[in-house]
Amino acid sequence: MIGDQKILFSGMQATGTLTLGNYLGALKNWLELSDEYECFYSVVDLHSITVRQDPAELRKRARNLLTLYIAAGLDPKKNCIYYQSHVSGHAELAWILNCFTYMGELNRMTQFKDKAAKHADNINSGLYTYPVLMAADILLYQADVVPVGKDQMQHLELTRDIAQRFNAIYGDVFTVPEAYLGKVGAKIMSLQEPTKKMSKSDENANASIYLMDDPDTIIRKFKRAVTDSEACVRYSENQPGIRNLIDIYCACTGKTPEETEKEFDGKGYGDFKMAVGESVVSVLKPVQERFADLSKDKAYIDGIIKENAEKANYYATKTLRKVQKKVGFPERIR
Ligand code: ATP
Ligand code: LTN
Repeated sequence: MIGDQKILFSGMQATGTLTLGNYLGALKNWLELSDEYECFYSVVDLHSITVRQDPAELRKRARNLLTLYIAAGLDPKKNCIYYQSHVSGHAELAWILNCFTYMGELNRMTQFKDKAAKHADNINSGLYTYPVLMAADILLYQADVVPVGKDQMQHLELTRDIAQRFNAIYGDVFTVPEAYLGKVGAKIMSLQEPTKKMSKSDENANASIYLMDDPDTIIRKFKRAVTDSEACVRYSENQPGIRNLIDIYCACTGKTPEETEKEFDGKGYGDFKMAVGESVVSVLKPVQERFADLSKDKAYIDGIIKENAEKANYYATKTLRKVQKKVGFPERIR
């Protein structure tokens, strides 16, 4: 707890350009939770280098991502928006937790298996211990709740196991976090292969809507979206393409699938695709405008980066010192 509020931690990697999936599935949830919790939203750049990165590109993407958190509506005065690499406690706690995590546990992580297969030329030990760093992120702030997508559930379970193991040896040191899975329908699928999730690392640019796509591009991508042959707007398992478009439309307009079916009863796919495209444009437009304005204000963003790194460091150090003492490191002489 900080004051009388529970603590929330989440983060995103600055790899690739964010998609509508990241926005509707993650960022938008973060906004809804930000009043209820004391929130830490990190740009997890330590995680990013588990895959080889171009340094200039990584720096630029990380700044864009941090700016985008704010452009999406997270208030940086209330939410601690910061770079993971600016708080050395993440790496320090990760080292300690590595000594409380079994190789058998890490061997079971499916994301490691997937990424190792994808980057066969660079299976480094950081990629292997990635989940321990993620556990350190969460436990460092004593987070009660962690909003994540389904793909990260295995890592969150591991975090809970590590916390419980540590607490069983040393007493109540860590809060054991709960996952917060967003609402159903928050999984946005590819526009080209609607049985696959929309992903920022998809090679086909038509499969994803990027947050910075201009209105014409957005409309064009929706016009080309793969649909089915039934030619009616119905929310059914048999029409994954249309179902995905309905999910997107509902997420952007607040309507329900039933209302959407009624609205487009008797109309063709062309009209519907156009409406979906327009609803997305109207959701993304203000975010894009705020992003453009914020990007121009270097001093403002720099101020946020500095202030929030200090705030994050304060809370991180509190936990870290406690943990260091518990495991038997000598006290610092002041
Ligand atoms: P990559 O393509 O590099 O695997 P990604 O687009 O899947 O990236 P992540 O960085 O793994 O995105 O995830 C950031 C957040 O966005 C996570 O909380 C994840 O659950 C969420 N997310 C990613 N893709 C989608 C999607 N298609 N629908 C809903 N949420 C998503
Ligand atoms: N592994 C996550 C990003 C991430 C994270 C975290 C999410 C790193 N540390 C802590 C929640 C809490 C991903 O790839 N989406």
